Amino acid sequence: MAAEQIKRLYESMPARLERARRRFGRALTLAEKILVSHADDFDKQEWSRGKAQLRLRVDRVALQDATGQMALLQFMQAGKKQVSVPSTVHCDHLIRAQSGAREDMERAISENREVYDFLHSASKKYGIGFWKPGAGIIHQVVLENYAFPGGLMIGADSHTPNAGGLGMAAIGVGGADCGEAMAGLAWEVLDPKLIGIRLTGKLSGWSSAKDIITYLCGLLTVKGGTNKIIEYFGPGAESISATGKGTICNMGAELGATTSLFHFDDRMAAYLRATDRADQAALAERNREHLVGDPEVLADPKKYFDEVVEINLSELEPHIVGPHSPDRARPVSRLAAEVKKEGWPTAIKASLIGSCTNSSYEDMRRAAHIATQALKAGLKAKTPFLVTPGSERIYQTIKRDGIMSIFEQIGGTVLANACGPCIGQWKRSDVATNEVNTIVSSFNRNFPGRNDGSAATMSFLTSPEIVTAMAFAGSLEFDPVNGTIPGPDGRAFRFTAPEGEELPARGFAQGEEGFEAPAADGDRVEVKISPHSERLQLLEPFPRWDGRDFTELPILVKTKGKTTTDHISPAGSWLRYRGHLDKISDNMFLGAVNAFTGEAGKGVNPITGETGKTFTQIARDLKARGISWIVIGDENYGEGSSREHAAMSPRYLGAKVVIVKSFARIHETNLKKQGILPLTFADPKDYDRFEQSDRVSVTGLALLAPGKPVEVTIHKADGKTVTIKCLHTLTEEQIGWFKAGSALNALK
Ligand code: MIC
Ligand code: SF4
Repeated sequence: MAAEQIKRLYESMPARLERARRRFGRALTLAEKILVSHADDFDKQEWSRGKAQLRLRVDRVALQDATGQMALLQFMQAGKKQVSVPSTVHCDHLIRAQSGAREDMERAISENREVYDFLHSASKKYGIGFWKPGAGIIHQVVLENYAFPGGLMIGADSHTPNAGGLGMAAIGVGGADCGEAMAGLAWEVLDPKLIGIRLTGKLSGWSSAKDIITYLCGLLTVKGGTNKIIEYFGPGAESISATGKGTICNMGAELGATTSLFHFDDRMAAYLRATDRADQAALAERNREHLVGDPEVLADPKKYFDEVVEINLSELEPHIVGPHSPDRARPVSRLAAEVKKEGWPTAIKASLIGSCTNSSYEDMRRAAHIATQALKAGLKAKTPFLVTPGSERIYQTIKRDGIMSIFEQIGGTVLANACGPCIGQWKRSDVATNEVNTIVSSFNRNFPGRNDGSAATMSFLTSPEIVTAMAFAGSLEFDPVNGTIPGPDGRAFRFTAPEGEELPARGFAQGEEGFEAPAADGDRVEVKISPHSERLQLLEPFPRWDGRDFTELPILVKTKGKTTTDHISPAGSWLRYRGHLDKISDNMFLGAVNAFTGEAGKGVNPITGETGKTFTQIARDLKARGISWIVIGDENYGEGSSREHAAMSPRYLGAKVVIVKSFARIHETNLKKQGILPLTFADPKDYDRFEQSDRVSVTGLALLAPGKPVEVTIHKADGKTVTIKCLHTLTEEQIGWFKAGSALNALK
């Protein structure tokens, strides 16, 4: 972002912050400073944490190639000539990891040509910066080029908060939100509650930034951050590099947090300078007081945050989380005992480092330091070792500085600068389909099916240095900090703690930039979509609500336990159809566990009684009969990704209502945007009342109003009925979306 724009923001801050202090009658946290200085209309805006709906003006929008297709298709429906805020598109998710960077890239470019052509031509036309395939993963490229202290951005990807490492409030949202912000509308979000994390002590030895967030995942759980901003501060924060801070904020998505961010400090300034933004570093230094919490807040955080957690970094042990959920946490030192108790396979089949979460220079250096110790001792990695650099800049720098050659010497493979094995785009040949096996990575998510598409793969997440050390033991029972492994001479070998500078002493190497600026005259550019495409399909508006209550709808699916967006709309090979609503809908609920049968992905046709069909097949049959349906779900429904396909496919195939115990933030908004009614049980135990053969009515819809409960009646097969109370969080405006059939319809 141009320093000019940042300068204008900083200049506007003092007056706005003063007004906010007067109005709130108190000092401000950093999160509040950013929110108030981006208010669309500060005076009209109501401020009430957990209650008010904020209307904000964002500084920037970022899209990636998997969710960005829908975002752009929706933006195009708004009929604007140009985007109204600086925006970029990043081609990273669609690259399959198979045989190493060069070949994988070539394959991706030919396989995805149509989609890349679409994204490229649309970017060119509408004034959007385009980052080509191979340039890097969205969050890493944003951190290197666009994130800045005190800014506000949204991105069509749940790990957008990565930019919090540079003190930016960066929030993951659905594509529709991005489309609207690009079209010039204010962006809306629930005024978040605030969690303050006060860091004392100092990171040292084996402990790294990753351990702060994996520890917090265990403490706060995957729903602990829902509708909350997590703000980090305190003397310990200075011991964490800017990229380490990025790792922590990135993985705050696993807590369901709206976003996470750190106060501006010298480590951020150093990173800005190292990434060619000395002007922005100087600007931030001059405005430091506005880019940190007020002194009163630092002195007495409990008064200003809804919740405060203290972590003494000097006492923090390395952590590891998994399998299957990022909040299944424990110190590495306690893993072996748990592995034995649970009977998990101890042999590690693959070790992976990098991804958008952990591919900084520092991460790579520390991992290489571990690898070098092993090489010197004559040890060989016992598992395949895959490295995913986050960007071309990192790739070129680790190549120049000999880090890559160390990874190659231990038998590692450097993959393309892309998501690859983090999003089910990893074509493995070393294990049979459905073979239970263990892998260890430095990524952020470990839901079933997440890496290689197989739900039988048990994925553990930890820091890159721990992953690297474990690769030499090949066993989950090895504790790199306290344990030893046999060296080639038979003597016990012990690693010493990793070391590595945070920034390259010689500066970052320049890669092939991979950036393309938009056309000066977008009018002359034509957006490329073939009418015969199986990858892209122009969107048809969803029908308006017909004004009638929903009566006696069958239940397509009642999900049991974790229902992430990876369960509702799996990625991996399905990424292929992210721009084609009809085709991608064939994946709907493939991972969802059917509460009536315990089986994943399949259910009973409520009309014909036929069994063994996928939920999509059943939904398509119902749709053909003109019958709509509902979904019943469990806790934290829609956790994980921002992909709005998890809302669009159900909408497209006939879902009217989703009733759950609780929602994850982005998914709840996505449902609202697409015109589905998201409800929660007033009494979570009501979840147990729903049986396969029930029919469900939702009534009083004409009187739907903010804060007013909705009546839901369950019709039992024997003719009995039960009426329960459900809640919703729709605002007046969002009720308008429901009535119009979607937010987009309401806009037009
Ligand atoms: C993810 O990490 O789950 C993804 C893939 O990056 C998603 C976006 C997507 O589904 O395309 C996310 O985090 O939002
Ligand atoms: Fe890509 Fe994985 Fe990061 Fe998502 S979490 S952006 S899939 S690297």
